[in-house]
Amino acid sequence: MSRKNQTLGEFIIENQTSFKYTSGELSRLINSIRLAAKVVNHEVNKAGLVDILGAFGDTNIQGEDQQKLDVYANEKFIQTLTNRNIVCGIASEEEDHFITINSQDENNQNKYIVLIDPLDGSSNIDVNVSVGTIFSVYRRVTPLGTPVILEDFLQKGNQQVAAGYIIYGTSTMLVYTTGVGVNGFTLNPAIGAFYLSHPNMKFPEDGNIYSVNEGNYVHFPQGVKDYIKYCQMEEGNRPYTSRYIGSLVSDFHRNMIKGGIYIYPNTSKNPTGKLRLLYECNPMAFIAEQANGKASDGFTRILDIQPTELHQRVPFFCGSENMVGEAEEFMQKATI
Ligand code: AHM
Ligand code: MG
Repeated sequence: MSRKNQTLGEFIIENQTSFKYTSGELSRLINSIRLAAKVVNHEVNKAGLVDILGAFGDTNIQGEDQQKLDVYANEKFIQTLTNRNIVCGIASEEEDHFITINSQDENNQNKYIVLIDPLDGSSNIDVNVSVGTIFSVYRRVTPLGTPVILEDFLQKGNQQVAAGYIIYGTSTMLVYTTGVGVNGFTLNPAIGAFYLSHPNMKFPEDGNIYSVNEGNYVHFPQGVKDYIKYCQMEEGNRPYTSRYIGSLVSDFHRNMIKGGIYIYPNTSKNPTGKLRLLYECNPMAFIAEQANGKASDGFTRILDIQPTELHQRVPFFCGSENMVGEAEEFMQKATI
C-alpha cells in the first residue's frame, strides 16, 4: 500500500507486514540507511564550498581534518549500521575486508549483512555532477550469534532481501526494493524528510537511450561494437540517443524513468569489466528486475552468478527488458 505525500518513515511502518520476514529488523535497517543518507547528503551538498572551507585533506577552520567524501560516506554508513546494532556484518567498496559486528557476542541475534558502495561515481564530485550510494541486504547463511564469514557475503544476487540506492542529484532521492516492487522517495531538504514521489517505479519495456563510455569503443568486445552500430542505424525508432553521466546510479535512474540501457562491458583493458558484482551490479539488477527491467553480463542473468570474491567485477548490461535482450543477442551472435 502506498500513497503520495507519504513519508519514508510512514511507508516503512505501513509496509512492514509485506516483507517476507517480518521481525521489524529490516525496517530498522532501512531506517538507519535513511538517516545516514541525510547526513551524507548534507556533506555532499557542501562539496562546492571546498575552496572556501578548505580542500579535502586540509585542516578546516575548526581545526578538524577534512576528509574525502567517499571516505566520509563510508564512515557514516558503517557507523550508523554499527551503532544501532542492526547488522552482523558489512562489506564496503572502501574496505579490503568485510567487517564483523559484535562477533564475540553470542546474544547477537542480528541476521542481516549489508554490502555497500558508499559513494559511487566519486570522480564526479569535484565537478558538481550527481553521485550515489548503492546498498544490498542479505540474511546471513551461518548460525546467529557466531562471527560472520566470507560465505555470508558471497551469496547469489537472487538471495537479496532488499537493495537500493541514494542519488545525490538535483534532488536527493532514495529508491529501494524489498522484493515487492520499487519505490522512490525524494528528500525535502527544508524539513529533512523523504516523501514518496515515485511509487511503483517501472522501466518502460523499450527505450531509446544507450549509456556506455564510447571512449572505450576500440577495446569493446565485437558484440557490443555491433550493438552500438545497431543503436546508431536509422530504422524504426532509431537512431537512439546516447546519454552517459559516468555515474551508475544516475544513468540507471534516468533509464528507469525514460527507458534505456546501461552497458559497462569487459574491455581489453578490464577483461572482467569494471563494476563490482556484490555492491554495484547485484543491487541494481535486483531493483531492475523488480521494476520490470533486465540485468545480465551479456550472456547470463546477473542475479544467478555465484560470487567467488568480495570485490569481484563483472560486465554489466542493465535496463529496459527488450533493449537488454537485443544486446544479448548481439553478444551471442558475435561468439558464433
Ligand atoms: P567507482 O566505483 O570507482 O566510482 O566507479 C564506478 C563508476 C560508475 O558509477 C560509472 O558508471 C563508471 O564507474 C564510469 O566508469 P568510466 O569512467 O570508466 O566510464
Ligand atoms: Mg563504485
